[in-house]
Amino acid sequence: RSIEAGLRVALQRNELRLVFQPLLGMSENRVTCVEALLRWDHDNRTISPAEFIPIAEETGLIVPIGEWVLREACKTAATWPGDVRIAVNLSPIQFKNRDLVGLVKSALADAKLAPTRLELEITESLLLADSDSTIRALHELRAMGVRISMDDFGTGYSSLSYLRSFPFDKIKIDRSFMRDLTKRGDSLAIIKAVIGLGQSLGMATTAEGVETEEQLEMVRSQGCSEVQGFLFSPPVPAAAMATLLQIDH
Ligand code: G
Ligand code: G
Ligand code: MN
Ligand code: NA
Repeated sequence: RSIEAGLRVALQRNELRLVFQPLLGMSENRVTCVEALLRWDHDNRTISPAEFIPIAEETGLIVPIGEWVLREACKTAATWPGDVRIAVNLSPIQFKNRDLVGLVKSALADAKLAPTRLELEITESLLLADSDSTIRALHELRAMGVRISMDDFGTGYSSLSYLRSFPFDKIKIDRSFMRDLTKRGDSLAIIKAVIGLGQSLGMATTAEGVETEEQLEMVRSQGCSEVQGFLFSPPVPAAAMATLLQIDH
């Protein structure tokens, strides 16, 4: 396929870039974390990761691409003020291939970034093998001070068993629940329950896709730890994020 062929050379041609979206801490009342999101500029258009990540996963290209994302994100975060953390999305494939813990250590050391400033987001889009080596890698990363987040919580088939199998620090509630909040009463019940679940398990919770003041007030009053969404900022280039963080700190 043409996407696959294009993706093979995207890295060499510098067609990949990162954009950054802030997460606001509710008790801190400032940006506590920033998520790095991948973009691919190809054939005069920007292709969404939703389109090319699945192909990168099928072809194994996610391994070199994921390494580039991690290194680039850590380098960018090292220039930010204060203790703002960077959140990087990881594909479950990256746990199968090569020494993930070694790669993370190397990316942090090269960027001179403290491990406590890195968060790794994992979705259940592809099943994360609950093998000894995956569990060991997650525990090793956490022992270094890296945080692990479960991304898009509530959309996969095994959200709850994931929480039992893997050591997460944070649950990110999928934005589909926020989107349906005003239309469907059950979404509100689910959001409240997930925030409560996080509190009982000692995990932070992030509400994704917050677009209105009404949604913000709802998740704040329920005790959500962080919010992310277009109400505060869409994903923006590194320079714009640096400016935003300087104003915020
Ligand atoms: O930014 P956007 O809404 O287009 O992202 C679509 C999806 O792609 C999201 O689920 C996001 O987590 C995922 N994604 C974005 N950047 C990366 C990345 O660097 N690596 C992986 N594995 N997924 C990413
Ligand atoms: O799956 P993940 O949570 O990593 O996806 C992050 C993506 O969600 C971002 O790339 C961004 O494009 C999208 N996003 C972030 N905030 C909002 C929002 O408030 N509304 C909508 N519709 N999408 C958002
Ligand atoms: Mn994410
Ligand atoms: Na994701």
